[in-house]
Amino acid sequence: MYYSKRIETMSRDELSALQSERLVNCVKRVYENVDTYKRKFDEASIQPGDIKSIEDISRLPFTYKQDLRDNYPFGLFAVPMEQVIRVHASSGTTGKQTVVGYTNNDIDIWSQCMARTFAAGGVSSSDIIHISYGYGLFTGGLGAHYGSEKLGATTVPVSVGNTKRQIQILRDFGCTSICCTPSYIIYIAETLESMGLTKDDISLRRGFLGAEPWTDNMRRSIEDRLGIKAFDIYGLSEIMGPGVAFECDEQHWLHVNEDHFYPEIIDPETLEVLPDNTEGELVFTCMTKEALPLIRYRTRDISKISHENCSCGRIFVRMSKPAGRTDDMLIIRGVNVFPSQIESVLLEIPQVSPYYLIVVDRVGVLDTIEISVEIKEGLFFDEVRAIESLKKQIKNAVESTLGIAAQIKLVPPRTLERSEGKSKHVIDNRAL
Ligand code: DLL
Repeated sequence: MYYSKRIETMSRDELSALQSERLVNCVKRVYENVDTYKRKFDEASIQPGDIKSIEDISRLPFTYKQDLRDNYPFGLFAVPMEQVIRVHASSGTTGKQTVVGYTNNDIDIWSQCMARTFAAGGVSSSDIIHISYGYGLFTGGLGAHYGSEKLGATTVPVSVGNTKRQIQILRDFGCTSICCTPSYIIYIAETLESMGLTKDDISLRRGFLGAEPWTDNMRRSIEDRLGIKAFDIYGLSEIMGPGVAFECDEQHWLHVNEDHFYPEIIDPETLEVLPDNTEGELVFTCMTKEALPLIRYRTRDISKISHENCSCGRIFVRMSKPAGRTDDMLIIRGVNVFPSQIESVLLEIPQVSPYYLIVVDRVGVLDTIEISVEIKEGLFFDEVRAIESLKKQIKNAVESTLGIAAQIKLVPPRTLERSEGKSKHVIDNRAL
C-alpha cells in the first residue's frame, strides 16, 4: 500500500528533476539565511548559482554534529523564530544537546513521511496504532503520532513505561500496530509471557521498530514471538526524526524518502562518494526542510545504498539496515568490532536470550572483552557441564566471526537491565 503513490512510483528522471529543483532552492535559502552556511560556501568558493542540479551536490561542504553544537540552540535555523512551531532535541552521550526545529510545513512533510512508512507496512485508517516511543524532546513519539493521525489510523499515545499497563492497553483497545524500539518490544513480549499470556491474547499484526540497530535474526525472533510482521524504520533528529527511511513489504533494506532527503554514502576517511552496494557513512541533505535544512549532514551511521528496482514498485533508493555508527565501533586489539555483529552471533544460539552486555577494559597494554549473556528461562543453570559447553560454543562462535577471543559470562534470565528506549550494550572502561 502507498500513502502517496504518484510520488513514490514516479520515474527516476522525474525524481531527479524534482531533486534538482529542490536542491537549487535549498542551497539559495541556506546561503541567504544561515551565517554558518554562507561562511562554509564562501570558504569552499561555492556560490549558490554554481549548483544547477542534483549532480552538483558533491561540490557542497559537509555539515557536522559539531556545527549544531557550535550554534546551540537555534543558530542554524534558516527562518525567523515566529515561523518555528516545534523544537525537539537529542541528548547524545557527549556534549550539549542537539536542538532541531520545524515550521508548520516541516511538520506536515514529516507526518507524510511517517504516513508513507505505515502504509508501506500495510497499515490503513482502520488500524489502531499503539505508540510506545517516548513523547517529549525525543522525536520518536510525536513523529509516529503525527504520521498515524495523517494516515487516519486510530492513534494511542502511550509513550514509554509501565509495561504491564501497556499490555493491558494492547489487549483492551485491540491495537493492531505498535511503534517502539526493538529492545522494548522484546521486553513487552517477555512481560506478556510472565503475565501468563500469549500472542493470541493480543491483536498485534505489525511493529514499526527503530531508533537503534537491530539484526534480521532479531527480527525473526520478534516476529515469531509476537506473531507480527516487524518493519525497520530509520531516522535521526537532525534530518527530521523517524520517517527518513522505511521498509516495504519486502523487508529488504529501507526506502529513503528521497524526494525530501538526498542520501549519499561516503568513505569517512577520504570523503569520497562511494558507489552503490559499498559500505560507508551515510550523508543526508534535507532538500525541503524550512527551519533546519542541513546540507550533506554526516550521520556517522554505517550503511550502503542500492538503486536496484524493488518489487514493491517504489522508485526510492534503498539503504541497508544501519550496521552501527562509526562512533560505536569498538577497536579491540586492533580489530574493528560492532556490537551488532556480536548480537548476530548470539541470536544464532537457541539457548540464550537477546540480552547481552559487552564490557571492554584494558589490562596493562592488552584490551579485554567480556560478554555477559542471559540464558533462556528453563535452562538448568546448575549443570556445570552444560554451562561450560554453552560458554565454549558462544566463545568459539564469537571468535570465528570477529576474529578476537572474548570472555563469556552466562547470567541467569532477567538479570541484565531492560530498556524502554534505546538500549545500551557496551561499557568501555578504557575511555575512563
Ligand atoms: O532515533 C529517530 C527515530 C525514532 C528513528 C524512532 C526511528 C524510530 P535520534 O535520537 O536523533 O533519532 O537518533 C538517531 O539513532 O543516527 C542512528 O544511529 C540510530 N537509529 C535510528 N533508527 C535506526 C535504525 C531517532 N532503524 C540515531 N537502525 C541514528 C539503526 C538507528 N540505527
